[in-house]
Amino acid sequence: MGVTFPDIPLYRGWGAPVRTESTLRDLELVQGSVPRELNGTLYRCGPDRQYPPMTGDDIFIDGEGMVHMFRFEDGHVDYRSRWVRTERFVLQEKARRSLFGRYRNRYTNDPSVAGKSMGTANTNVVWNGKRLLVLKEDSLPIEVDPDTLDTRSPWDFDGAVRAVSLTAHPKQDWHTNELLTFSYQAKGDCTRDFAFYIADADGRIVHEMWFEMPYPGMVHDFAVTDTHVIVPFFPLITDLEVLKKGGPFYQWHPDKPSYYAVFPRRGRAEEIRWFRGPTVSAGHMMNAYNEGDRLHLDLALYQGNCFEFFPSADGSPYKPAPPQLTRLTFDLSGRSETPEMKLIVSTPDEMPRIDERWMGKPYRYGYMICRQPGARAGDIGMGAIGRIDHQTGELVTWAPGPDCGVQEPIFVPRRPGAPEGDGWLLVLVNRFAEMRSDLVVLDAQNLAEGPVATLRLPVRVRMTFHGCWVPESTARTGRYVA
Ligand code: V55
Ligand code: FE
Repeated sequence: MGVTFPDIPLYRGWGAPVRTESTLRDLELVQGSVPRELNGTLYRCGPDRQYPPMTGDDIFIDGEGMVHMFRFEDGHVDYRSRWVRTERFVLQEKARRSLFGRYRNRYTNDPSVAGKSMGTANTNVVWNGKRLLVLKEDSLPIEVDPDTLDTRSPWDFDGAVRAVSLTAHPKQDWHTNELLTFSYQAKGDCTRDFAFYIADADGRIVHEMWFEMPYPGMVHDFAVTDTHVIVPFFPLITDLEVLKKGGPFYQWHPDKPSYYAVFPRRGRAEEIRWFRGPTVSAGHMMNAYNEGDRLHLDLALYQGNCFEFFPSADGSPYKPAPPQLTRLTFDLSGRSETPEMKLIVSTPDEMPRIDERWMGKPYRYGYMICRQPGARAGDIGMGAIGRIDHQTGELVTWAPGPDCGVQEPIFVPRRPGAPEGDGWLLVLVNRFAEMRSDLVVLDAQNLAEGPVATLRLPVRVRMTFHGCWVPESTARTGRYVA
């Protein structure tokens, strides 16, 4: 009855579960110097399997959430990682084995955990209402202590959120300090209910709107403009009969279109404008903004299914399609129900981010992971960090070199009021050959010159999806200052 992980590609080499928690005061500085203006904490989150999966197989978006924090203080950087003590984690810890089966399929769970939360808290970390929240789109946020990462409890916004889950991609507005968030399949698996919420700077729900989705699909991310909300629907769809047979949570439907709902930030369901487009998909949005009566949405778009492990419903084979930064333009004047589609750069890219102070506004710069010729694929497939300049179309990249990967870049402004893009990118570098990580600080305006500081971790940060920067003043006051 020992713990033996299956020999699957996901767990080989860099992907081997780490399963330990680290506490390290003062990371080693091996290059450059840490800018004194960097005062605050970088939080990130990703899956790290607690016990071997019940099914003998695994997919990279499953597994118990491990939160990582890097606290910058007067040129010093302290590192800490902690698993989130979700209901699932605690039950499994006691049983000394996995009790939850296939990704989100409750019909494959051990009978002893019927009715328990399946949430893994493995996707993102955000700050709102003086709370640090760890997120997974299948369940409610989990509040953790911002200094120790000790788990507090699930957060339902003081009982105001009646949806069963909230997205891992809410938008925290640095200007209003509101959190714009949503739930899909909001009344349970396979329901078509969608709920949109706005929480104020103190974490009080001040707006709520419900509507029905075109199909019970996955809605991983959305976008907001200063005035509007845009929600994309791609045909990765849940089928209750398939779940009951122990099948995958989503199936790809190559015969179904994409849909887009556009509505005012504080709108009612009757105000939704519906658009319809080709069969495409995307995990992540870069930004959106209004220009006259048009709305632009920039996203890492796949001309097909973005998840190889969610099979086609009709049995057709998976067709690889690289994610490419694309602009969808929606005409809000009523002249067209179909978005215009324009490629921004052909270089494959994922995990798009921005200077958050420009969220929802006409903006110039975007940051992402992208492909670099000769770079070895990392966990999410791309070995370089890129900055796209929407004004000139120029893509500037930096790559840590052979046998390395990079994780999603997080932008930190130099100071409140600094111009767009004036600041740093914080990036975790996977040193595959050494089986450990570095945290690098890049000057966002001089990416190609390489890091201004490299902090050496003696351990591996296996994989993180997303995270955020919380300035020291924000941790103290509860508010971002744009
Ligand atoms: C995604 C990630 C998830 C998930 C569903 O990137 C979709 C898309 C990290 O978990 O559960
Ligand atoms: Fe995501």
